[in-house]
Amino acid sequence: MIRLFFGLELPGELRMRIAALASGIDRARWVAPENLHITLRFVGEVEEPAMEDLAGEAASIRFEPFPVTLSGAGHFERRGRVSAVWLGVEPDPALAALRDRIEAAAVRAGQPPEGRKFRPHVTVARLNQGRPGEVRDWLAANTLFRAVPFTVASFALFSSTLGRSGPNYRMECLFPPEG
Ligand code: 2AM
Repeated sequence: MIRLFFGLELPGELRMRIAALASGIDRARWVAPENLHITLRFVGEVEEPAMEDLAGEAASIRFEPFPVTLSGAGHFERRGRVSAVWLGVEPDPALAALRDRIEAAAVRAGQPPEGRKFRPHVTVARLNQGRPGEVRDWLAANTLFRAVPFTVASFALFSSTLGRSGPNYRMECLFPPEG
């Protein structure tokens, strides 16, 4: 079995800029700079042949390169506790369209449809128990975060394996705009 997701890589300078925000919340598990990304479609654990089906369907997707801008900060909660802090992605029809096409490709490849709403973000830290005051301060400090737009010229299928110091992501296939 292999754990997969479709996502976007971030440019190196942007990852470095985000990595500089990785402090101020005690016991947060900050995402390593090389792992910062935008998930377009989480797939989960699949067998090897299913990965080939996914890659085959995704390879037929054609799209025009488009700009993406990271902006703002937010958090997710689980059972009333903050479980992650993230930077937001400005809503963009081209991004939503690409996500929809990946969703359709995943379903054609035999995956169950994604029931959850698409909320694009870049997870910066995961938390088990962050101090609420520190989390609030981090969010307040980064609410005006705004990055220079970058051009999305490809998307990728990544695998995720759990290492000793957290997940390791590996690009399995890169999909250029012309399909
Ligand atoms: P996260 O960054 O918000 O945790 C690899 O695990 C990527 O897939 C991460 O970006 C993670 O989002 C996302 N992911 C993990 N489990 C998921 C799930 N059940 N549904 C949607 N996305 C998920």
